[in-house]
Amino acid sequence: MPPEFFEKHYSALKARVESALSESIASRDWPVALKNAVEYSLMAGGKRLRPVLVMMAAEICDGEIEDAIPAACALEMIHTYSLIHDDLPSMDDDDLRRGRPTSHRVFGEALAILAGDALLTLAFETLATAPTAATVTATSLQILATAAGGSGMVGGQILDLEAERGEFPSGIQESSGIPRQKNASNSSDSAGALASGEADSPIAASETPPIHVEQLIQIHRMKTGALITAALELGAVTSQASTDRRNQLRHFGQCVGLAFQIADDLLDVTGSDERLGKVTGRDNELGKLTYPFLIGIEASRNKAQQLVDEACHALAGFDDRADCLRHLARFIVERDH
Ligand code: GRG
Repeated sequence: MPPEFFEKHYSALKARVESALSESIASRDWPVALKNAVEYSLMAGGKRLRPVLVMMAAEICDGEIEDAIPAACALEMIHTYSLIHDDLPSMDDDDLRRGRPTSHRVFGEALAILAGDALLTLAFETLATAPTAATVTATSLQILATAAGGSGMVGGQILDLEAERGEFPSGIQESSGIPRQKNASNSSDSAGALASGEADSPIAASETPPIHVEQLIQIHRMKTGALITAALELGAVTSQASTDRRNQLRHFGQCVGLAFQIADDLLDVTGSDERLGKVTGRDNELGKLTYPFLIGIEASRNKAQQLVDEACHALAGFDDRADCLRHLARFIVERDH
C-alpha cells in the first residue's frame, strides 16, 4: 500500500471522528462553563490514534465505518478525560498538553476535574445510545469499562504512581487481576520478547532497578495498552466479527500498545526539544520509570520494532485492507511526536 494512500485514509478517518466529537459536544444542554472546558480539551487536536484504530479494525472486519463511530468517539472521550486528570496538580502537575495550557491552568482545578468526569460518563452514554444490536452494545460497554477501570487504565495509573514513589507492590499480577504472561521466555509472547531483551546501556550496574522490566510491562499493559487493545476489539465487535478475528485483533492491539509506550518513552529521551524540556523537569526528579531507563535506548528501539513485527504477523489472516493497520503500527514506533 503506498504511504500516500495510508496518510490520506488516516486523515479522512481522523476528520470523520473529529466532526462526530464536535457534534456530540455541541448538542449537549450542559452548563456553558462545562461545555467550554470539555470542548477545549476534546477538540485540541492530538493524533486520534485510538478512534482511528477502532475504524480501521471495523473496516478489515467488513464492518461499516459509521457503525464504529460511537465506539471511536467513546474511546477518544475516555482518553481525553485521562489526560485532563493526569495533568492535575495531584498527579503529574503539567502546564502544557497538546501544545496548549492544561485544562486546570485555564479553567481551574474544580472545572478540570468535572470536565474529565463529564467526558468519562459521556463515553458510556455514547456507547449505550448507539443504534446497534443490544448484544453489540452490551459487549462494547463491557470492553470499555474493563479497559478504562481498575483492571485497566485507572489501575495502571495507580501502580505507576506507586512505582514512582518506590512503593511498588510485590504481588502486582495477583493484585491487578490481570493474568501473568504464561511463558516469559517465549519469543512469540510480546511481554516475554521484551523482558528477554539485551540491555545496551541500562541503569548503572551498581544500582538496584526500582522495578523489574516485567513489572513495567504490566503497568503499561494496563495504563496505556488496555485502551489501545480495546480500540481493536471494539472495531471487531461493532462489525460483529468472529471470535477468531476479535482474538487476532486483540493480539495486534497488545503488541501495538506496548510498542506505543516504548516509543513514547524513547521520545522522552531522544525526541524534540519540547519533549526533552518536559523530562528534564519534574519527571526526572521523580526518577521516571521508562524502558530506556531500565534496558537502554538501543534495546528499547529493537524491542519496539520486534513488537511491531509481531503485531503485523497477528494480522496474517486478514486481506490487503489490513495494510492500513500494519502502516499504523509502524507509524506508532516511527512517529516524532
Ligand atoms: C488519570 C485516570 C487517569 C489515567 C491516566 C493514560 C494515562 C492514565 C495518562 C497519560 C499519561 C501519559 C502522557 C502517558 C504516556 C502515553 C500516552 C497515553 C500519551 C498520550 O497519548 P497520545 O500520544 O496523545 O495518543 P494525543 O495527544 O495524540 O491524543
